[in-house]
Amino acid sequence: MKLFHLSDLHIGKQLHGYNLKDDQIVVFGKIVSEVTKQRPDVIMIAGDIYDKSVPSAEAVNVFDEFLTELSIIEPSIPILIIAGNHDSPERLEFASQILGKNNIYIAGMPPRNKEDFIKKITLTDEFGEIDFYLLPFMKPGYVRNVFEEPIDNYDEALRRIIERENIDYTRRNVLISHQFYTAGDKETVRSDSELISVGGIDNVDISAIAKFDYVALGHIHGPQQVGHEHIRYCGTPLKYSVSEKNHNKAILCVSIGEKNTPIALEKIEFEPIRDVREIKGKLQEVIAAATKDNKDDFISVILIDEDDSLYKPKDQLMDVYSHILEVKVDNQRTRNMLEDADEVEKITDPFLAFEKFFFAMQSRDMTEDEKNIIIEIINNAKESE
Ligand SMILES: [Mn+2]
Repeated sequence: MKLFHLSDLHIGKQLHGYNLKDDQIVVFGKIVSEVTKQRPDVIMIAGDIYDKSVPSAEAVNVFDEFLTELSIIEPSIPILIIAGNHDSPERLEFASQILGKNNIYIAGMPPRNKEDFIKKITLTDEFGEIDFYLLPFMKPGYVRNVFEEPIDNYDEALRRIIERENIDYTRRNVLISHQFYTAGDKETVRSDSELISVGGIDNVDISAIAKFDYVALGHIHGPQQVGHEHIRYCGTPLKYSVSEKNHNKAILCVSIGEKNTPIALEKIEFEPIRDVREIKGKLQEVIAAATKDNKDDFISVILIDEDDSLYKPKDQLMDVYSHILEVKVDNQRTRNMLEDADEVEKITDPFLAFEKFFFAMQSRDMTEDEKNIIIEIINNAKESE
């Protein structure tokens, strides 16, 4: 059986203020062409369909168009979709019963009550049946009512949600999931465009899901396997932050044969309208590096000129590059500033940290009245913790 694995579309995403609609429409068009050509048996979209839980009408239209183009391909290809942490579970599930009749299966919510189970779709090939489990992004709180006692960590919540399915692992099983998976102490490589949860440990160890024959993951934006060949993040279809400048974005084509035979993987890469690139050098060098082919890329510029009296560097760069994301300066002065900032971070007392910040912003010390206001705010915050 041939599976297409996509994730983290983030429709409606802006990159440093640039609307990525056209870039997304083009890449979706290329995916539709590839589907038409390769005829996979199933298409899986592993969460973060939209960039925001309340997507704009424009974003909804873009997804509608993409789904429609995929669904009119004959003979019909099942499309399996789960919600990611950026999606609203309820909104994504809208009309899911009707869509199910049209071979589009959407799971917005994980099991919420004792009688609920993970949405399962069974497909058949020449070797028999394959069960696809559609497990949307979940927090321990989402599954609170499924268990007798409260569970407060992601790893245990996910492990137990899967255990209670009593999956028959002599059959072929595929999981579609959207969480932060890790393999022991091996690092899962993160990017700046992912939403990192503050505090709390949100990782789930892959031992919870290792027995599936393939795990189609979403959430992490850089394509990578986690611990095993068959547990994979396919990554975003486009670069969604400068930190992803060196990623090779792709969707995955996974071939599953008989039980206990190795899976085959193929990466399908798409050329974006505009690449995301970083250029480092002196202003005049960066300007001279512009060519017909790269001047419309999304460019992050790092200027290394020691002379800080450059005349309107951003304006000069905008004369040659059409999509500048940011202009940063890396010279002795900015490095000194960073060293100062490091010192501030070492201060753990919130009042002292603010005092230093205030001085940096206002070039004067706080008055007694101002100090009292800050002390009160800090005390209130401590009480409400
Ligand atoms: Mn994402």
